[in-house]
Amino acid sequence: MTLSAAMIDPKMSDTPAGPDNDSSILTKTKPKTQRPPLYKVMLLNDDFTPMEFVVHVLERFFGLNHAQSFEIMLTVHKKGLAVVGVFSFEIAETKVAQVMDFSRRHQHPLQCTMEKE
Ligand code: TYC
Repeated sequence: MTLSAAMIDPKMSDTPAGPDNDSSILTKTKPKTQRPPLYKVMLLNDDFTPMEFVVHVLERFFGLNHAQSFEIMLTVHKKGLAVVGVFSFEIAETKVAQVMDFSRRHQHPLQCTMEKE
């Protein structure tokens, strides 16, 4: 770094004192950290997909244990739908695609959707 005269002796600064460079005024600039939007992944109820299949899907793709999976499956069964996880857009999109593909391959009508939180 090159030392300027003003750095050695501030009185040598060629910037005149004024309202915009009063060193006694500290202006706070808020650091704006941007958080990515989150997406709820939901499972929908239907009359045909076996309960055990839904429990298996929750264990396999959402890392839930058997008890958690059974509880969420029952919530979907009783209420029509439930949020099974909240993720970034890309992860949510992948989960939905995995569940839809797995269900289709097993010929079950289970539906999985995502929605911005
Ligand atoms: N309603 C289904 C049944 O009685 C079970 C079920 C639960 C289906 C959750 C889908 O997302 C679902 N076999």
